[in-house]
Amino acid sequence: MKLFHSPGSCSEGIRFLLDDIGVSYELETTDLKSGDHRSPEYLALNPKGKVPALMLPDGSVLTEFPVIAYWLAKSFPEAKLLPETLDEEVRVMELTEHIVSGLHMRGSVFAMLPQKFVCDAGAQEELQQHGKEIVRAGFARLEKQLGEKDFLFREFSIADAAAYYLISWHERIRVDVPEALADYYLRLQLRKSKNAS
Ligand SMILES: N[C@@H](CCC(=O)N[C@@H](CS)C(=O)NCC(=O)O)C(=O)O
Repeated sequence: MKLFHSPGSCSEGIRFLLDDIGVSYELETTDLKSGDHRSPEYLALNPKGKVPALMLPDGSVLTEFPVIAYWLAKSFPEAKLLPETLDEEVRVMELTEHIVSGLHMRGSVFAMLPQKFVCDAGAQEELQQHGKEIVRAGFARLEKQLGEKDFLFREFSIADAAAYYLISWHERIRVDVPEALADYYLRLQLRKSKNAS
């Protein structure tokens, strides 16, 4: 497998999962700052021009964080990245999807890159504040879901890998992390660094 990855981006979450599984894979840096994701070579692999993308052993390319994470969880069941029952599994998928499509795409992106969406400086400021509000409310929701547990669900799951990258952006977007979530983030960082390839 080969992971197309940009340091500090959401592909950190997929890297987390691959290292957690302990499977060997190639890491191909597709640096967003240098515009590698817009090169003809990369667009031929992923016409959407985004990371993460995972090249599977058969040479095909899988995109979209929740889908890649789901594929990894199902392909490596021994890693137990999803619960066993369907009813519990869909709850993990529900939260993973919310983190990526809701909090990341409709929150952090607006807070980090308002200029991608509107030209006017006042409108950019408004959009940025709106994005920060979405993330702030999302953090409160994640804290509630966490409760007294070590992870969002009973065991570490793909939702934690999504939460990991989302929380990692808190300084960039200047949104405070509630205390329990900050402790949880430290736990995730520790787990990630233990398994890092
Ligand atoms: N819906 C996609 C979102 C991926 C995404 O937005 N990736 C960002 C990095 S965190 C990216 O590649 N941005 C480059 C761009 O939009 O030009 C997914 O779930 O993987």
